[in-house]
Amino acid sequence: MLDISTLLYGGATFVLAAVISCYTVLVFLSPPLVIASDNDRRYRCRTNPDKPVSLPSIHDPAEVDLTVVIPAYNETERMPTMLKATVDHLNSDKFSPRSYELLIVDDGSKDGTSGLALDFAKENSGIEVRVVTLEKNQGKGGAVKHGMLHGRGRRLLMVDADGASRFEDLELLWKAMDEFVPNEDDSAIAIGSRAHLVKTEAVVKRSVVRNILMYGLHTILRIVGVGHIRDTQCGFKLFSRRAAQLIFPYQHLRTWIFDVEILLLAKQLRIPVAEVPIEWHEVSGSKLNVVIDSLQMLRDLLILRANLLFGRWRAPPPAARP
Ligand SMILES: Nc1nc2c(ncn2[C@@H]2O[C@H](COP(=O)(O)OP(=O)(O)O)[C@@H](O)[C@H]2O)c(=O)[nH]1
Ligand SMILES: *[C@@H]1O[C@H](CO)[C@@H](O)[C@H](O)[C@H]1NC(C)=O
Ligand SMILES: [Mg+2]
Repeated sequence: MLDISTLLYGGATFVLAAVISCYTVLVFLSPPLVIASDNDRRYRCRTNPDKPVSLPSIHDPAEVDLTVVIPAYNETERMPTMLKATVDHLNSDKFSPRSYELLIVDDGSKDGTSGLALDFAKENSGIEVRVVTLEKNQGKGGAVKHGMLHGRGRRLLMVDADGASRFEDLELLWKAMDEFVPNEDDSAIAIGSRAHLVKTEAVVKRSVVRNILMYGLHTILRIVGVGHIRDTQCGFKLFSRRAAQLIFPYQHLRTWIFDVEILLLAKQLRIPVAEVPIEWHEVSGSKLNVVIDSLQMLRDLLILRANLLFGRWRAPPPAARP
């Protein structure tokens, strides 16, 4: 006969079994923390174009004021213009007397992106350009993480290779960070935001599908826990060295939605994030595949949320570190 305790017992067993199955599926689906191969942890540059040498670590002391991390996948078409605008600004009075390096992370391109980057390095002998060529394509998140873990900057900027953001706006992020980081060892993040452009031409001109997906994404992001950030996806973000040390070693996602994981880790570690309105124009030739990449983003957001729920993906607090 069915009595209340049998029901309770049955219910509890069912819930437990469900949780255990979810957890198992999650472990199975979750990407592991990638340890870069020895080959990937090398770079080439103007003075050393043939035989790659070892990259430094984010845990080493800073050697320049800024590292510009440029993830690049099949970017021979779009990158030259972007590189020109970048060094124009970095060599101008608006940026000097700060020092900098460019760290171009070729994400396993098939079109000679590394060669183009090295030619650029040779033509611009006054600039420190390092080129890392990943053996296998990892996705934007993997390329950005790799660059961040091997830069020498006191601050590190990630910027898309397509030149969609106006590079001069780095100064806006820099100023916002100065307000956060009076002490050089503090952690802080300043991210470009396109939220103020939502009602303007730049966004209206984007395809209807992309805009619908954008609104859908915002709703999901609120559920995932980054509702406090108005534009999570902007490819223009500045990190203090301390923030990069605390966050990037613990980034799991290598796909498009990695920005959300970065911002959630920042939230967990109580690292302040400034949102700074910047200029943006859509550059054609995006390699984002609307259907496939949206489904992949949704999958990764679920994986991210579940890993946070189970407490699997966390960054240890600064105090608990060696
Ligand atoms: N599509 C794609 N872009 C990558 C990858 N790895 C790095 N990236 C870089 O990520 C940045 C953003 O790419 P883009 O195609 O402009 O995307 P969108 O601006 O979001 O439409 C560019 O600098 C790409 O070169 C990858 O595996 N696929
Ligand atoms: C990158 O270039 C290769 C070779 O041209 C091509 O096969 C591949 O589809 C390209 N990938 C993307 C995402 O454009
Ligand atoms: Mg783009």
